[in-house]
Amino acid sequence: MTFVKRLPGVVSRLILGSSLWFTVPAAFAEYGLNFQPPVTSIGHKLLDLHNMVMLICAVIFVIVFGFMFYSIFAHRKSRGHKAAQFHENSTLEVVWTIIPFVILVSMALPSTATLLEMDDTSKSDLTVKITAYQWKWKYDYPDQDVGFFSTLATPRDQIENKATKGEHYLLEVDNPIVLPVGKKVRFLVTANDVIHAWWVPQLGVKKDAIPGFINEMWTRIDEPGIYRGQCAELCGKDHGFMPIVVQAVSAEDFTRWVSMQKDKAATESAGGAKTWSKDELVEKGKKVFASTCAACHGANGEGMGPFPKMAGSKIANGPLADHLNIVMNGKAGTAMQAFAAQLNDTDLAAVVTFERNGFGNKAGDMVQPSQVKALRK
Ligand SMILES: [Cu+2]
Repeated sequence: MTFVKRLPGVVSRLILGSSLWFTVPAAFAEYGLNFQPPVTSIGHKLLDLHNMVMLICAVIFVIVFGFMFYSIFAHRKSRGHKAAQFHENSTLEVVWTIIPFVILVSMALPSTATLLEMDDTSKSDLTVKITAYQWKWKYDYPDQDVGFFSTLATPRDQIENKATKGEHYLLEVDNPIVLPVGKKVRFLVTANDVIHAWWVPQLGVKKDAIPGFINEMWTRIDEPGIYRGQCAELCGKDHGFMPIVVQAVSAEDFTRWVSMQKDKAATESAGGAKTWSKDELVEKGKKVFASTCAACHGANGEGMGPFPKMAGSKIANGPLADHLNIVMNGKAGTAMQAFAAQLNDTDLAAVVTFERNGFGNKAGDMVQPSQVKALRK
């Protein structure tokens, strides 16, 4: 296994095109042919298994094709070669059954051991519930009483090619999931709407998030750092726009982060109790619209496909109660989601106020967080 460890990429490079490798090394260094370096014990085991199987495949490839091409060349008809006959040769048949059997068992044993280890979520130090939404993630820490949404942070300008793309284009979020290093973290994975999958390559974890099911997996991160991943199950229009960012920190920093999250939640609930001015609501609502509504209704509320545009919208200029109802409870039979569970009272009040007063709409009224709270069942 130690020999195999020192082989990252070598076998892949041989197979994926050695000529390219030698002609443009700089380009390959930039793109990276090999996998991202793992930072968990499972991640290391998965990479070792991959390298071992690749090595076995490469050796078989060389032997079988070497034998075949030699035979084609050396025993060709023009040389007058007569084909040898070895039908019902028991020794040969036993040998070519036993060799593949031994190879398969030698791959199955370490694979099964790793699979069993991956499946063992017992004795965890921390539990995080991951819920997938179209198109964002929600992270809940039930023991710490912390929960938040994590949405794409790449500006729409970069997505629409109006600005230069940043270093972490489509791999950046507003609120990363924060995990302590050296602790066994158990994940409970589920989804709110369709099937998604939570995948962070460097942690060696990937699991489907299925509505109505709770899947389990675990990780123990060795080094502090930022690890990026993506949704790995085609889940609709913005499947490529729901990245994952894991921030691994020391145990002390994690405790500090938890108390910061609690302070933040306290400030937010205080915001829900106060009376806001219209300008404050519009300003906040603009941000909520950009992070939550713009993916479907357009960055400038121009609408997209079945999603109506905001300017002159019947809903945004009609009765306030209907507007609140569609934003909070969604519209059955359409892709308009219910946002009551996804946004807090303040964000809902702000975004509805913004939609009624922005985009040239002239409804002119506003909603206070307390009114939203009263509508919650
Ligand atoms: Cu998804």
